[in-house]
Amino acid sequence: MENNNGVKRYQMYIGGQFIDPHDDSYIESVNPASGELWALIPKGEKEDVDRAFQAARQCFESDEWRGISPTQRGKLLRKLAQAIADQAEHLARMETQDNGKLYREMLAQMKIIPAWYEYFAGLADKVEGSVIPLDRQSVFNYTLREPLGVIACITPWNSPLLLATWKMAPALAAGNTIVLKPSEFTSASSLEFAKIFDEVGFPPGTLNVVTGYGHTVGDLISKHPMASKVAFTGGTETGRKVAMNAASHLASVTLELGGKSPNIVFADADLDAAEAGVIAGIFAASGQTCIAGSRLFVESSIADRFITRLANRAKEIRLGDPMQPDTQMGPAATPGQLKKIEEYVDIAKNEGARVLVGGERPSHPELANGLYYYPTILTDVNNSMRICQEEVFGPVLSVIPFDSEEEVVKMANDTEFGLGAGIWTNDLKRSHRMARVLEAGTVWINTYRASAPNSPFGGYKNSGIGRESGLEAIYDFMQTKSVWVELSDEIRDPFSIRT
Ligand code: TXE
Repeated sequence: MENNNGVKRYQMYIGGQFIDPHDDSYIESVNPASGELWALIPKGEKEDVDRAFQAARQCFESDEWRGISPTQRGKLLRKLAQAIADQAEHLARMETQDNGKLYREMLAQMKIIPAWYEYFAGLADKVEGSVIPLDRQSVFNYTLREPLGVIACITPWNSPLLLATWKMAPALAAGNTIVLKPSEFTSASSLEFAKIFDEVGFPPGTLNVVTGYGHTVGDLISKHPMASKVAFTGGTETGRKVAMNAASHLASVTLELGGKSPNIVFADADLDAAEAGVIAGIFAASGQTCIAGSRLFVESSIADRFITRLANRAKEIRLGDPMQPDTQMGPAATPGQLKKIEEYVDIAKNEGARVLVGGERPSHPELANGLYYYPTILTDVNNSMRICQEEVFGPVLSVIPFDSEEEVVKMANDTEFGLGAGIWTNDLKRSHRMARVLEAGTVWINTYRASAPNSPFGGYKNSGIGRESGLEAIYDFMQTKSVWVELSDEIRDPFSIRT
């Protein structure tokens, strides 16, 4: 990597080597808080993708990787976890510089990433086959769990390394190799991660990082015949394309897609906790999270009071340089994302929504070069408006009052998405009743935005396919082989089915 006038020029990581892109062209990475160019990211092409898959497949078939025991794989993953922990500050700075999220948020992410590698390191040598109790005693039938092959991982810009980790940790623990393509907007951290990975002692080709645009490198990766599975996080439309590409060569997919998650506040809730949860749900990370609680349903009897509290709190949120410890909200990650936020607020206004707070970019000169947008609360909305049905991926909250449990469940579920849902109530029975009927892959009761390596995460409906994290995630990166062994000397009729 070269450093020219403060602009870093990165290389891709293929077959254990750091290499320049095939045709020597680069994508500019701009800091969304300052508008400054800070890194040049290799613009990969087909040749780079092919090289990466060849390296990954060769490694997958090699004794250096296939020949090592699951326990050894676990040890390597633990070593990787430690190496990441040692570099947490450095990696967090890269992430903040690239996507504008708060440094303290990214540092917290870097500090929990090792927990995923440790969890799956622990699972690596606990994957067992089984002995099948067939009717015919003379046959010994057992199963083996085997890795799939090369896993294509495609990640977005909002939490690049965390979301890559959710895929790579179980995939590596299961014995696969990887071709990773980070978002073109935020590739630096994945290439920095590659340097750390390179020193841990994995055989060359275990991880390959190819950078470039989604419509070229992403498209090629998801339809590459050597990809045994595609693990993707991103927008729903792109997810559909990726699934279709994977289907062309019958690769399986895990898709973690968009959301329009409801946060539901009942009158009996602890309103301090609910307020903090609602704010965390939509304004943390400037609303640029798949689990953003972008639809707030609040019980009518407390609606005015609660909305006033929220509005006051939202007005106090400190926008600014995401590297500063007292900043509470950073910029949007990309110009396209900022434009999308502005457009959706306009759409909402045209449909009759009222802007209670925010609804514009700050005019403060200090923020002029960054992609900032005020925390925004919209009232006078109904659940069928576009603002309540389509993902904005920004700090925009729509508020809808409700009168009954039945009514709010109906509205909460009335969306194509089903990623997360929050319930705020002190009524124990109601909270569990609600958890059962809400159509979402994760339901948080009196908390929001919590995740852990051992808890499954994923979406219902158009929010995705499959689950990341948790015990089952490792099996999603494996296939089952059934082995039949005849133990008797009996010669059987060749023309009738064998059991
Ligand atoms: O995402 P994309 P974008 C949502 C959010 C956001 C919208 C668009 O609503 O406003 O998506 O964001 C790669 N074949 N989420 O455009 O396109 C791309 O290079 C294969 C939700 O940034 O989904 C990147 O690496 N890959 C979300 C990755 O897909 C392709 C996080 C994600 O980009 C491709 C981000 C193609 N044809 C956005 N086109 C979440 N669920 O957290 C692009 N890519």
